[in-house]
Amino acid sequence: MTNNSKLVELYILMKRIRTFEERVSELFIKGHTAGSMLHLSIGEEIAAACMGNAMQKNDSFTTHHRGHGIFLARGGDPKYMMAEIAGKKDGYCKGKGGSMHIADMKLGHLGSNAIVGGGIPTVIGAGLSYKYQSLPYISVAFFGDGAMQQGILYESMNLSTLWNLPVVFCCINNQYGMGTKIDNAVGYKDFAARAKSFGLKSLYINTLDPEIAYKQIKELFKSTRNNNEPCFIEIECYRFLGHARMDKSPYRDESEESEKRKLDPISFASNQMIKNNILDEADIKKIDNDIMIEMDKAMEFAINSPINDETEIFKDVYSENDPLPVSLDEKINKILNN
Ligand SMILES: Cc1ncc(C[n+]2csc(CCOP(=O)(O)OP(=O)(O)O)c2C)c(N)n1
Repeated sequence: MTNNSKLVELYILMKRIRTFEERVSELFIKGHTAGSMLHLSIGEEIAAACMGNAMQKNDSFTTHHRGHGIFLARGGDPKYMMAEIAGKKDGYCKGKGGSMHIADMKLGHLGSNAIVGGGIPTVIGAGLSYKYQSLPYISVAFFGDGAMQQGILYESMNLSTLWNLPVVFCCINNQYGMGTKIDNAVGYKDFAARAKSFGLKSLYINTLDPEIAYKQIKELFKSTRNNNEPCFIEIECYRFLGHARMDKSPYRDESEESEKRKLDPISFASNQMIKNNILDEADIKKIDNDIMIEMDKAMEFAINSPINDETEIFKDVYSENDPLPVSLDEKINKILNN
């Protein structure tokens, strides 16, 4: 066995992301998730794993609605993440954010955002603060190809080069915006060229090999971190499942899905490890099994975590001086009884 720890590290990260999301899916089926909207990144793990692994301690980031994998790659604890998705008290935001609004300042997670492009300008503020304080950190905005059509992205790109900020714009291009294929939504698909026209260094990644992707990203980060040169990275991949948990993808052919699912970064990495004598099948099975145990425990933790009592539910949501909201039933009864 040769020692190629980076490939192994990235494999483990991708596998943890996938297994976590498979358990999230199970949590949904068992009726334990808060709300019905769950956006899984199965098939796209190479993006979160390589970007997250190339970032450093104290770097910050924002994510779009499909952000579980990114947070895991930045050190998110699956137990507290799963509890958040279940709307429970032990969640990162005490269950008040759910799948699409997780944040954790300690790990640099400045917030997931359900508005397409909504999290992008936040990194401009973070980058500005790092520059002012001469801190060696970068701030990364993660978003989908749908956000490439949002004006806020270009306002943010403009400010990033105007003020020379240590920020990264990362587009995870999974080919679809809900049920619309990119070909039906985008006139000019050379996103890197768009970013270059704003003065950003740009990188287009289209590979199943996580080591290649990681090295390219790490290299580009150097000038962002050391010289305040903002950059743009597009990572091409494919969303294996529907847009959200309820979506069975009626807008695309099964043959397209089955062909594209063959392009699986996790299978690629596992084959690569075997081919290059880095790990054998038994080693990989052991890794997979340990991950399964970790994620099973996280799911159990979320299911057993308590729910908030009534006084906690509205805390941090409304100002303390505001009256607490009343249910529609209570409102109607009050009107009827008057
Ligand atoms: C400003 C805005 N417009 C529309 C929506 C509805 N919407 C939610 S997700 C989504 C598709 C986003 O696609 P993309 O940015 O490519 O991310 P992906 O879901 O593919 O990861 C849309 C249109 C929204 N949330 N915000």
